[in-house]
Amino acid sequence: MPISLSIFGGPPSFKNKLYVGGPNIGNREALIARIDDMLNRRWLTNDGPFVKDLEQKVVEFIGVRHCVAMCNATVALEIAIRALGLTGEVIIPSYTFIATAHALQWQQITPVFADIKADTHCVDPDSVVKMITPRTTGIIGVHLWGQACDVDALTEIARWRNLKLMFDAAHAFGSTYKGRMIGNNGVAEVFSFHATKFFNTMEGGAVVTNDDDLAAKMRLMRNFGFTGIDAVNYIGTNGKMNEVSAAMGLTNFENLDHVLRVNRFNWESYQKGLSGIPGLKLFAISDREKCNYQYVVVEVDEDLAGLTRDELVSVLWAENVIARKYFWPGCHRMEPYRSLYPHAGLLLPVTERVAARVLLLPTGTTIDEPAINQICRVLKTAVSMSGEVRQAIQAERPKT
Ligand code: T4K
Repeated sequence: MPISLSIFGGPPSFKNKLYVGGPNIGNREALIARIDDMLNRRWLTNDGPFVKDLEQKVVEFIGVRHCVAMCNATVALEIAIRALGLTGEVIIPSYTFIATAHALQWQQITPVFADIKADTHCVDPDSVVKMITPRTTGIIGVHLWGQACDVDALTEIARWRNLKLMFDAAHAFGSTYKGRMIGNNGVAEVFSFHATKFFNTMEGGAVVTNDDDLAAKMRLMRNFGFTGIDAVNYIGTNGKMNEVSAAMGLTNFENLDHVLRVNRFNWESYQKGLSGIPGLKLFAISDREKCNYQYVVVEVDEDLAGLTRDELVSVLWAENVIARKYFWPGCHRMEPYRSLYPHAGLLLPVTERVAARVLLLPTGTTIDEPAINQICRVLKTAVSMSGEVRQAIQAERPKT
């Protein structure tokens, strides 16, 4: 049954906006009780008891020696990069959130952009090898969409070329690589606990590592370099997680299995709803590993769908479904990198192609099955009426 699309002047499918990244929130009473404890204790930040408790929970959950909780993953990346002593050039995929690149550039280290693989959207080890120069000191692999990148291949390259290897695991809390929790690869892995993530502390992040010295160094670095009261031994910053964030984290830990079940159910609902729509391909998630199913990723083939990814995003936004185009247009096309390396795209053909085709749909506990079915019906109707939809979008566009 075709539905009325608001692109043709009908009412939007949803009264309230549905967001990619709508936060998962655990038991409110438990959270409020923890915040109450915190207020009674009058210990609000600076390595408080909730932060320590959360770090211990992460250590046990991941099966890693150390968790150093931080105020967000961007600062966690900066601190890990600095503590590892990376300098010169570091290879990363361009197809990632801009924070991965900025965490390097912020400290005068050049991010060198490698291409990705079309099937995994993760960094292509062959492209990494091509980007190595005498100035390269490290590689940062990024585990995208909750699934691991090719850790073994990157480990081999790093060993062979004597480079440091760490991972941006912002998307991968709770996922595995070869049956082992992500958090145990390379010298260190960085999680994001941002509000939009599978597991959140509102703002937050952590570096996990099995290296005792590195963990000790990062603990000092996140607290200005203080080694004791009035004693600072080297340069640090303020990367501390506060107690409200940690209280949210402890509460959300209790909700983790539920969110995982919901995410998986949502993904399967999208799989059913999108099947058979020409030109729309749901990004496949392998059953061989645990995945947090944090993102629902769809690739649009304009030739088959009759609409571009951007046109479908316009359709969805008109219906109050705030689909996203992560990570369009790729870091290499954002500043300052676009001006610094205007021709980088020539070496990143897969990144350019994938970034132009991907759209993300809402998932998590802020959406339910009927809403997912409605989103799929909107997409199906739009594709089946692609000619009219394209005309309607063009008529909407301001004339230049
Ligand atoms: N590495 C990778 C690979 C990453 O993806 C990220 C972050 C990082 C590193 C750095 O982690 P953090 O330093 O942030 O810990 C959002 C998130 O802010 C960002 O954490 C995330 N990746 C990125 C993929 O998504 P934006 O710029 O898209 O945020 P924004 O404000 O547009 O929000 C995203 C959507 O979430 C919106 O549609 C609205 C919804 N939302 C957001 C918030 C904060 C809500 O519904 N409720 C909320 O409270 O970056």
